[in-house]
Amino acid sequence: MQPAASLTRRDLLKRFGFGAALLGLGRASLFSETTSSGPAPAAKAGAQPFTLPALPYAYDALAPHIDARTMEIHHTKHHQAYINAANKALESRPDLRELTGEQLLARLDAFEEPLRTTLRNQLGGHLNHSFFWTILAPPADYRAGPLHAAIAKEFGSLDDFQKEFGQAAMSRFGSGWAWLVWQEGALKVVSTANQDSPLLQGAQPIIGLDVWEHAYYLSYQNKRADYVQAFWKVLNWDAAEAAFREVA
Ligand code: MN3
Repeated sequence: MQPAASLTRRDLLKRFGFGAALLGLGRASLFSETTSSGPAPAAKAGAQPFTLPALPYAYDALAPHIDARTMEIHHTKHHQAYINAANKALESRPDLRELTGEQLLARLDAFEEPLRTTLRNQLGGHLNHSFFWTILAPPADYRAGPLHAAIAKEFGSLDDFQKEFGQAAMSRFGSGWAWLVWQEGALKVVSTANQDSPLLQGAQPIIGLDVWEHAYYLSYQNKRADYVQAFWKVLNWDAAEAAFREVA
């Protein structure tokens, strides 16, 4: 066994199977001595009962691109509501209590209705939002890494990628998400309806954008395109690079 000081974050994640995060150990305390740079790995749904993850920045940190009131309502009301509903649906299922959110979604098809649909929507909402908060950050300078190189290779250029992602965000009718995912060994732009998680298609999220109206209505009203443009200003590329490193 390697001494702890030489373990990489990937080693730790493998060894603990994300368990350390589930136990509530701060990422900083676990990873601070083992990684020289980069953000924490993408947030996970974690163990039951599910709890609201703290934002890694203040509610007003993304303004004016995403306003503080929207962030606060989105986090404390919308995300919390998905968590409450998922926990309530699982209250009467002690046989499933040891499963993480990811494990539950992975075996969704095995569940009877209405549990299956409830978990698809509510647990999906919890996972999607837990990821979303980590992929946002106050505007900053980022160093392009392997993800940027892979995007250029797959889409032609960063600009071409952003156009394709924007089209996915704009063409999702009603409520849903636009994603850059890693699926079957390749980067793909997809969108999902409602709170469907990309995990349901065996795809790992690298970048995700919530295009439900509750994510942008206070500042942008019906102008989703302006919100999508603003997203690029508060996208945490370091977190996206980290999510890519974990799966690619
Ligand atoms: Mn939302």
